[in-house]
Amino acid sequence: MDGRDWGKFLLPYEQAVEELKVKLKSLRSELKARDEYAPIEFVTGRVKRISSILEKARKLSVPLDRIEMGIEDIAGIRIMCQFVDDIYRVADLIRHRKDLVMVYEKDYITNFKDSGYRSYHLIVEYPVQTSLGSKPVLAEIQIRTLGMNFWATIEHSLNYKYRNQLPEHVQERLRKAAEAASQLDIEMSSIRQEIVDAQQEFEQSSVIVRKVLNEIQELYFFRRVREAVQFQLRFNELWEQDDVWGLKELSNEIQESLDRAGKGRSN
Ligand code: 0O2
Ligand code: 0O2
Repeated sequence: MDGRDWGKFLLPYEQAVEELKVKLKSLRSELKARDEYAPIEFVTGRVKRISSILEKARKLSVPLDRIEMGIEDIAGIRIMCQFVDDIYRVADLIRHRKDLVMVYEKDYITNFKDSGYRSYHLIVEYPVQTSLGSKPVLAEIQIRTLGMNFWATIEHSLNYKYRNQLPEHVQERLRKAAEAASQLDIEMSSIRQEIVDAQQEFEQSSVIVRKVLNEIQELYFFRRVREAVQFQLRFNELWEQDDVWGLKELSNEIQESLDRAGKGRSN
């Protein structure tokens, strides 16, 4: 120990963690309140324990009077997301914030670690407002999916138990488990995409159904009864078959018919 007052030293870090947690949680509730999709599932944070700070300083050969700059994760924030795409969206939202400065970023998703570890890290400088004025502190924001978090939490606790001396065959199994977690993330994203596509198709279909029915109404209005009946029968058939493409073609035909009748109106 270097005789410093650790309680006082850690105060701005504690404040930074508390404030960043509140702000990032508000970002989630704000998006939800505006009925927008919130890419954040939940947020946690912690100040590194003194024993871990000292251990890391020794490992990285950081002199104790330089730990403020040498150890970037004394203040740590973790953001959990449902999908991998959400991670990049959250990173972008943080990048554009005016209350912190981005120092650098580490993409351990594209370049995952040998251990199998995956997450997106942002190292930021956050100015804490203290009674003595503004004090900038470094903080590490880790952004990951629930699957990445599941893996990292268990791997971290196993490594902690075995003091970073996991046998090679266990490390290999952990690497394989990380790969499986990543496959699960890919599969969940693909299921989501399928749901989004189906939703879009459904919306498209309800728009075209309304359009065709309005056009048929218009034909009746101009006393083109025989044509209207024929179009109605074709509509019934296409609607039964859920044929959105056929409905679009039918709409074009009715439009031409309306134009030919010299009415030239759309809808
Ligand atoms: P625990 O302590 O059993 O509840 P260590 O490295 O484990 O000796 P350190 O670095 O002081 O100790 O704390 P650690 O383990 O990084 O964090 C303590 C707990 O907070 C951990 O739970 C983390 O999962 C959790 N945590 C929450 N947010 C963050 C974050 O942003 N960064 C980090 N690094 N941890 C966070 P445990 O594993 O159950 O430990
Ligand atoms: P803790 O206990 O979570 O605070 P280095 O530690 O030297 O490899 P560096 O420069 O500290 O690297 O930063 P790096 O590699 O970006 O990692 C910072 C943090 O990311 C770690 O903090 C972990 O929280 C997490 N992390 C990185 N690699 C792994 C991994 O293989 N498994 C798990 N579970 N987490 C990892 P700390 O201080 O190492 O640990």
